[in-house]
Amino acid sequence: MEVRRSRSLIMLTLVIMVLTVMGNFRGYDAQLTENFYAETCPNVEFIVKQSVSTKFIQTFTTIPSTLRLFFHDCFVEGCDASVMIASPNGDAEKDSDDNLSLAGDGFDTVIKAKQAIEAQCPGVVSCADILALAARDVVVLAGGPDFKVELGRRDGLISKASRVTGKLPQPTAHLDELNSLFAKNNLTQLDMIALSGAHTLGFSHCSRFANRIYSFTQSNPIDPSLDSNYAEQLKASCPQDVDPSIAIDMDPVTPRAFDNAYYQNLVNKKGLFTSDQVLFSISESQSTVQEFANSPDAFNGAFITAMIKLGRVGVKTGSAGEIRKDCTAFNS
Ligand code: HEM
Ligand SMILES: *[C@@H]1O[C@H](CO)[C@@H](O)[C@H](O)[C@H]1NC(C)=O
Ligand SMILES: CC(=O)N[C@H]1CO[C@H](CO)[C@@H](O)[C@@H]1O
Repeated sequence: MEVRRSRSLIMLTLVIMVLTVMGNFRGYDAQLTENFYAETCPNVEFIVKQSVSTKFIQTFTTIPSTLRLFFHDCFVEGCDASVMIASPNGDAEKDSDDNLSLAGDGFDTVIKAKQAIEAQCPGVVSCADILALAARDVVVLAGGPDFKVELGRRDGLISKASRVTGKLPQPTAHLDELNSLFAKNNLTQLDMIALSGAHTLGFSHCSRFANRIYSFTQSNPIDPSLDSNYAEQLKASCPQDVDPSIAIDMDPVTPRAFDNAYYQNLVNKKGLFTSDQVLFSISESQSTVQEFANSPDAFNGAFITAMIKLGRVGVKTGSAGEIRKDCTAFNS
């Protein structure tokens, strides 16, 4: 009886060990590493940083457009540069309605950096990794925190506008919707709040929040969660029925600095989108917003953690996907 018991215990232990080892191998295979190109392209970080800085000197838009491009890439089909693909038929991922406002400068940043990389280490560095590095570099250029980027992503083989639907958050989204969309990408509410801090930079077209200043409800055209002076300013910048190409700063206080002003704005009822303001108006997330508003260090730390997790979403590694030669086209 005793012997049989201990035998089956040994068997069970062995089975668990084998499963653990198999699991580790799989995990190892799929894991990104910070020094992935140490042998094959040791200067990759430097080359990308130089290229991004050059582009930044030409236009500030480099910063917000590149950061947002990384987010959109990761949320649809994973961080695999599928958003970079240009289709002659206009039906690639970037052609979807949700991508309509992705600024061309973000694409150009990656294209330029890829050209610089190809000149020194051809055929080795993925566009997905270049975008991940460039997203970090623009945060630093805007005065945000520096951090190490994990590498080893491969470029995806699918890029379809029809597959974008429902995968990107809408500015009208409420907390539950934001949480469930981010959870699908292995990101927590804390990660979601920290990543939303990216709205400390960049621009939004008036159409994305017009409902909050003109047509909130029949009796209450202005969203009551919006500061009334700020609402008046927004109406002045965005008159009804005019040029749909007008875009305004999302952070009205320090639009060009990567800082925690975004959270202070939320506390002051100056969040531009419903999806921004709900983070403070709903009690479940309010304390995190308050903490980030009080402490740049708390925000920066959470932002770094969340960016690293964002960079792991749906990645292709090993022999999956490909290393694209031209970021805007699949290798043929
Ligand atoms: C939480 C849910 C989010 C929603 C609903 C959302 C929505 C939007 C919308 C509607 C715009 C304005 C686009 C336009 O009209 O041109 C925008 C801009 C932007 N978003 Fe988000 N976003 C979210 C999260 C994020 C995340 C996680 C990041 C990056 C980490 C990010 C980075 C940006 C940046 C940098 C811009 C400015 C783009 C530019 O100036 O070119 N957003 N976002
Ligand atoms: C989320 O994490 C799990 C476990 O590590 C992984 O299998 C899954 O692919 C991840 N999902 C995404 C979208 O990255
Ligand atoms: C930057 C970019 O490629 N934007 C495209 C997004 O999608 C629309 C169509 O839905 C295109 O017209 C834009 O050129």
